[in-house]
Amino acid sequence: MRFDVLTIFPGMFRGPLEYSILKRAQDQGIIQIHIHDLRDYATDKHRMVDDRPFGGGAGMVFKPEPIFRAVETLIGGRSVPASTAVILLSPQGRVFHQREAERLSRMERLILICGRYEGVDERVAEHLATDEISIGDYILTGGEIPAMVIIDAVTRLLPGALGHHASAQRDSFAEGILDYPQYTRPADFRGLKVPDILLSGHHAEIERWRRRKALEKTLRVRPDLLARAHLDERDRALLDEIKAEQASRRRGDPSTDKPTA
Ligand code: 9D3
Repeated sequence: MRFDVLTIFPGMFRGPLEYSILKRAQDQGIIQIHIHDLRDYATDKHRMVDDRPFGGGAGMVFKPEPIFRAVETLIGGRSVPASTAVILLSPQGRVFHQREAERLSRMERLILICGRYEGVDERVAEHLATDEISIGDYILTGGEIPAMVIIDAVTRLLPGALGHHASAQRDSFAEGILDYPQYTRPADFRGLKVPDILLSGHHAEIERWRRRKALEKTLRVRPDLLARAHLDERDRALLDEIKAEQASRRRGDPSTDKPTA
């Protein structure tokens, strides 16, 4: 897959893409990342990429010309191939999620347009971009970090980008709930003990404990995920158990308390 990024701050991309899985994916030729300075596509001698908003108001808006020129140069014409996504990163976009990452991972090329300031001339979203994406409901200073988020999320889905071990694990887990807690040595760190069950060697019981912990955590911090998760019969039984315990604890039944020391 090829990524092309259009930005007025190409320097922001130098460090983050040169580590770990992204570095290895580039070295192995699984991905290519090309960073383009939007100012190189400006048409005036001051290399202006923004201007004052029609209708008034604070701040500056990205002009359409440099962005259209850059994208049309990259795709070699005016029509965007079906295997290319032209993505405008903007707070007004659809919120990015894993399903979107999976869809994008099936493209051959992503062109990522990073906005800044008060926004980007709407004609880019309406007549050039194939997608307008936000990474969540918080205000950032620009689309650069969101572009890196998309590159990261998409790259790890590409064949060969993760080790065989990690990619196999992804599929073997029922989707849509949070991970179970992990522990490593020492078994006793400053008196903080690893749960006995994990040291017991009882694999079936360990599986059940992990599944239960994952469900507990998801119920506590992400009940929205649980509502949509694909749960099997055993998960539902575990969840009923958890909810029953919570209810009895609310009634003040000490038999369902955790040991304190
Ligand atoms: C919604 C705030 N806007 C009110 C006039 C101004 C504005 C603030 C910040 C316009 C653009 C930005 C820069 N942010 C992005 O370009 C951006 C973004 C984000 O802020 N949050 C989540 N996802 C994204 S993708 C691009």
